[in-house]
Amino acid sequence: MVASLKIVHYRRLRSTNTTAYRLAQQSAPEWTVVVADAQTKGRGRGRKKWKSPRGGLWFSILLRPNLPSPKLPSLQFLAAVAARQALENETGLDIKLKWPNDLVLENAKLGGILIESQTLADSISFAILGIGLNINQSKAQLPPEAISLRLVSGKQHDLRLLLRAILDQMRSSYDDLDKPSKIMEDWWRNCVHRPLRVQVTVSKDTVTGVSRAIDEDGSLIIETDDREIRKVCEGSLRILDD
Ligand code: BT5
Repeated sequence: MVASLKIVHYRRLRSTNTTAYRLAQQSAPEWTVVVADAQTKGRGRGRKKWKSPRGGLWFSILLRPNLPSPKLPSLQFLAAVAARQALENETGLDIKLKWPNDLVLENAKLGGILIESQTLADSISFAILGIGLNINQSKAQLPPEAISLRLVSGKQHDLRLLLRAILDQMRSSYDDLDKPSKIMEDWWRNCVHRPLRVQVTVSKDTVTGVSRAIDEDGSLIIETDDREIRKVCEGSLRILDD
């Protein structure tokens, strides 16, 4: 049985992840969802900023998965698969996934996922799954390499309806958490760089080669130019044209 949904809506927040994290520390139940029309300090991985004006969908889901902490990435991949499927069902657009945490439309960034957690010993006490999707923004409201649904569909989309569709999809696939190989297969089937030449940068190190697969722990398997198999577990990926 999946617990019932509790959606808390704000007009403006610093970051839905920060608010959801605080609610989690105050013992809010699983499937509490924090949504904001706009964020003033939206964030990505590391110290990166996430541009979040009105018109996008910015939300965070509080979960208490029964998982050892090394398995946390499965949750992020499950969310990406569910969000992609729901958006495709609702819009008919061809939405793809890019390692490690992007949703992609027409080769530009449509959205991203930021997972944060609190762990106790080796298990997860709670996880905050932050999802940001560009929906109705104009070109001027987006960073240069980003895209919104509206820019491609030419239509204004109903944010509530899309949120509901994504949450329903996530809830119905949540039991897949027990089957990480299925999550990763679903993810890889919709991956935009399967199998293309890519470059992954992790701090000062770069790995270049063909992206061959995704491991159960969420790492990307790259076959380098000298035929070596490298496994990368974090970084920023660029698709190479050559
Ligand atoms: C991500 O980070 O892609 C995760 C973004 C998660 C945002 C959600 S919104 C709800 C929740 N609350 C938060 O505060 N965060 C989550 P990363 O892979 O590190 O990508 C960050 C990079 O994406 C930035 O450095 C920019 O280059 C780019 N970027 C910033 N805003 C963007 C936007 N609206 N659309 C596309 N790209 C953007």
